[in-house]
Amino acid sequence: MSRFFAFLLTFALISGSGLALAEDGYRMWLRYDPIENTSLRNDYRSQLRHLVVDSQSPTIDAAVKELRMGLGGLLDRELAERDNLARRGNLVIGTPESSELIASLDLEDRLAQVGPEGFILEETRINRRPATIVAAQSDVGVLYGVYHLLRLLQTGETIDGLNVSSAPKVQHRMVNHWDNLDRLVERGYAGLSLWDWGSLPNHRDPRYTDYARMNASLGINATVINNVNADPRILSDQFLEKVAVLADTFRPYGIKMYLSINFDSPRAFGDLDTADPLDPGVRQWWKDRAEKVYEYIPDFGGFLVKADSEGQPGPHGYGRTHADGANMLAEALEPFGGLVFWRAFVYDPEQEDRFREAYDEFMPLDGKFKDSVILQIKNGPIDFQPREPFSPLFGGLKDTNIMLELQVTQEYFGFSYHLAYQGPLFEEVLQADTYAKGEGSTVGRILGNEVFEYKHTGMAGVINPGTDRNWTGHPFVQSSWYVYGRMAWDYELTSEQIADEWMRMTFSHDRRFLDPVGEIMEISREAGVNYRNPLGLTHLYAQGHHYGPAPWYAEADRLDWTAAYYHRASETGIGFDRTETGSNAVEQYHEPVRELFADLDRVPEDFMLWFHHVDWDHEMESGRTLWEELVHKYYKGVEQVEAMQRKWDQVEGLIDQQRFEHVKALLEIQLRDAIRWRDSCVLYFSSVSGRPIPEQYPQPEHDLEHYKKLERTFYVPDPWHPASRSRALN
Ligand code: BDP
Repeated sequence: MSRFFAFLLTFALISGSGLALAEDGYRMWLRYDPIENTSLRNDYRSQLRHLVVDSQSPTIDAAVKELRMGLGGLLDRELAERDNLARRGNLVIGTPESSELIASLDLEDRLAQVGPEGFILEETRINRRPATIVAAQSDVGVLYGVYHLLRLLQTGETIDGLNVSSAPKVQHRMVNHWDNLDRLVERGYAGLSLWDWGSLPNHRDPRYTDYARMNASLGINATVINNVNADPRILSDQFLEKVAVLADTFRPYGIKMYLSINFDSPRAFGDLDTADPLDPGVRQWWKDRAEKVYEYIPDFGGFLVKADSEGQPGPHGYGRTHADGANMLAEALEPFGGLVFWRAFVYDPEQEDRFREAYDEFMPLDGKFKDSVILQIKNGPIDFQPREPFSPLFGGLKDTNIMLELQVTQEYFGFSYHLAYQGPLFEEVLQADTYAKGEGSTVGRILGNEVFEYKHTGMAGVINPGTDRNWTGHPFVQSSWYVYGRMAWDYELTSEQIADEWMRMTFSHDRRFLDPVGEIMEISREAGVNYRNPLGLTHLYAQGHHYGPAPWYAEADRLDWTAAYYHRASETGIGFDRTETGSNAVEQYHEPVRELFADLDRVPEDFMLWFHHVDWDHEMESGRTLWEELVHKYYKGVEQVEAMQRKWDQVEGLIDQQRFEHVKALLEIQLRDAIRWRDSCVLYFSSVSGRPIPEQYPQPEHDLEHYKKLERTFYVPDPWHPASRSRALN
């Protein structure tokens, strides 16, 4: 090939892909396109003229790289870098320990207040020269400060007179991946696993670094890269060598590596014929393996464990308790400072009410876990449903470290096909008041360690990005990743405020975009509740894929995986009685929450059918009967999706066509599915209650039999889609 031709080809490829990639969503919220408002841009330019860095470390280098990219892009000019002060326009970053310039400011007391990961951003003077500083006790604090500064620019805030102190309210801010070693992602809807085991450890895909950047920009400081349904091979030397390369890549970004382990590993490795946690051989096995892990990854974070849950092995198999199992692992990790995250997601078909189980199993063990064990608890008592009351373990466990687990990947929210910003859900959980120590004992404050005195607390978000160019499948799933990270840093931020930030960083500052799309985001979660399971109904999904409806689903080996188990609909009424006349799960809450949930006249209607079996003719707040209200909500859910579509249509031309059209098409799918959900549910409940769908509503297009047939055939038609191949349990 002639050199000229090669040049042409390369040029065509670069410019071609540049165009194609321009707005494919890869850059997520770190886009750094030039700021359009020129007067604002000029202000920023004069304040941030020179980047002054007089220290060096892998993390400081990462911060510098980000500033080069971020300021270079946003201010549309190359950043001037130097190691001493200029007369004007200095941006100085560093810690007192390593930077003489920062040390000269005597910030120690103030930095002590924001702690090891916090930071201070300030407009000040150093040696009488004007400077904007990003200062912290640690390099990673500096990095977080740099991302904060960039965010201010990205969201169009003034930095004149800048004066910000920020510290994370929660200690372990973790993301969890449910990635299998064959690269299929359990409940992941955005392609294959990011971790390319075949080319690791040799090839460091640049995506690994971009992944770390995204997380670090939110303050995420921990990742668990493999599925909780763990393949024991993750602890083999072969995999550890690969994992070590990922850990090396994430380290400068302050992200610690953790792994999900399989409790039966000593057996699976063929070394022992038991995994009994009290067996000395087993204990030694774990100590040896832990030592090995630390040889590969000296700052390894620890293990995440799903044990005695959904068929996973655990201590119960050997007649031992969760505490025996967790403490044994903690002992193995202790010499290296590692932690054990032990999941509280347990339930058993023999029990009367799945709601009760985690609490009943773990409360008697409160105080029996070692200090380096943390119980990881899903937000609700069942399983990431569109709406759940908070798990009573929050506020229940006083002497056991705890962690909140939230789900970003939309397992129960329409996968990567539906728009369902999770901010309102996360906010609802974090602001729920447990009354554990009187009013104000919110889940957020408990996690912030303001209520009890835990040794560790944290939050985990199940994120599941994959090889899709835009990481998350639906462009708006990015917003849920974003809001998770921001709330893990500060649970007091509101969902609305964070949505606004995200939209500005990801799409546009134009009010004509922000207003309608902000409304779409705020409404989207409630719409999803309304067209699936309003008024406290739950888990009406078809078995296996958790996508489409099957409220009629009643026969199965495990009744606790059927819809009928949850809704208990009959001719006379609907809902699960969890008061004294039923399973009495309400007793797990503190007063006055218990009384509120137990009282049919006072229970918030959003939670009504979670706690009560209610007559179809029960009068609701609106004056409608329960049956009418239920139908009303289902129809409302569909109307809300239609409103979302209309609002989205308004923003055409205000953003790139590529993402506009992607979202538009997905909203069409969402509307189709919302109608199917509504019609399946109203027809089914009508058949059970013997009540007709009131005439004012358009009647479903088909009969119930039609919708029943769709159950297994329609929803995940692509057999190669990871969702349809993932381990489908319940
Ligand atoms: C459920 C999922 C299942 C997970 C399980 C878990 O359906 O795939 O393995 O949770 O969290 O939501 O362990």
